[in-house]
Amino acid sequence: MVERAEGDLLERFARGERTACARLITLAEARDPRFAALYDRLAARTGHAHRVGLTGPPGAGKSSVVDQLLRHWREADLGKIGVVAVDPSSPFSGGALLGDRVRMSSRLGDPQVFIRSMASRDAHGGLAHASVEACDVLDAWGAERVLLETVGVGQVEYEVSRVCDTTVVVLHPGSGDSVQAMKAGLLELAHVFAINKDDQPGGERLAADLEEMLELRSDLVRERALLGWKPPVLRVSAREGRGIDALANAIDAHRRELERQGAFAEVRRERRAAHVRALVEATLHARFFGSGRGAGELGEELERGLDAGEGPYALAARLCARISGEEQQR
Ligand SMILES: Nc1nc2c(ncn2[C@@H]2O[C@H](COP(=O)(O)OP(=O)(O)OP(=O)(O)O)[C@@H](O)[C@H]2O)c(=O)[nH]1
Ligand SMILES: [Mg+2]
Repeated sequence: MVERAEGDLLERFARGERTACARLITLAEARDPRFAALYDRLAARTGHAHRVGLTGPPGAGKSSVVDQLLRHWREADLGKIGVVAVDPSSPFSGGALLGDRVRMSSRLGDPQVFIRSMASRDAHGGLAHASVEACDVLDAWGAERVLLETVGVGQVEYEVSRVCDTTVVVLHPGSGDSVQAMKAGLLELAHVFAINKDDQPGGERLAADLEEMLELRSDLVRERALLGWKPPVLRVSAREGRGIDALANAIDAHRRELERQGAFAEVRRERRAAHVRALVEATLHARFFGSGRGAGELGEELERGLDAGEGPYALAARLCARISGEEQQR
């Protein structure tokens, strides 16, 4: 059920009001219980936007590249654009929120652009639900493109590639060590490499290294092998606005390739299925195990089993049997 106030909010949102958009994202971020019903109403209107993830080590220039892409696409008048910048909230980049705002400032007054910085990731280091739902809100708002900026350190690149259609990995000549650390994951997941700060020395070398790695480890490129997509390695300078056209073109070309192969729609269905599965899991977990020791409908039973030294598999099987037994009685 959607209450009156929420109904008004949806109406304003349907008219494209940016304040309504901001409000919805705030509700998502606060995990407000009213958001669920609102989200379901919006969900039918999502699926149109091209979702582009930009990830890479801290300070590589992701926000600066996003700003340049915004400029490029808005000058070409290619429709609304949404940006969700997930704040790293990590020790090495304090004050990123302000930084993101400033670096994307060239589009702040543009009614066709909506930029939102969001706090952090969830407790497990993954992308918070709210940032993905914020992308959905912007999609429903009518954005042609939704850009998701995240600092990539480990599993985050994987998640970005799961929730986005096209993953751009932004590196800079000084990030050689990070490239080594993230190598396997990067090669597997990136659809486009942007080597930023090419106004500084080292860009050519990094590009050559990456090309070589891509050549050597083509076995890693599972998804792309299916697609036959060879990730371009592009050298750009966000500071000088150089190479941005080629980057924007590569991103758009990847979308066209997804559409040509019928993957655009398929990915959306699978993404929604994954979302529902995650919601079911979270709901069941909360119901049966709550959030503390002994909590939830099965929490005590679990504790008793542990006290009795019951084997984990046997105990799990017994708890599952209890759940399905209950379901049968209904
Ligand atoms: N020389 C040079 N500096 C750049 C370029 N692009 C960005 N920078 C600088 O690099 C620093 C980081 O840029 P950001 O765009 O904030 O990088 P980021 O990857 O978004 O950073 P985090 O979100 O904090 O991880 C800033 O001082 C920018 O001015 C570039 O093309 N050339
Ligand atoms: Mg940034």
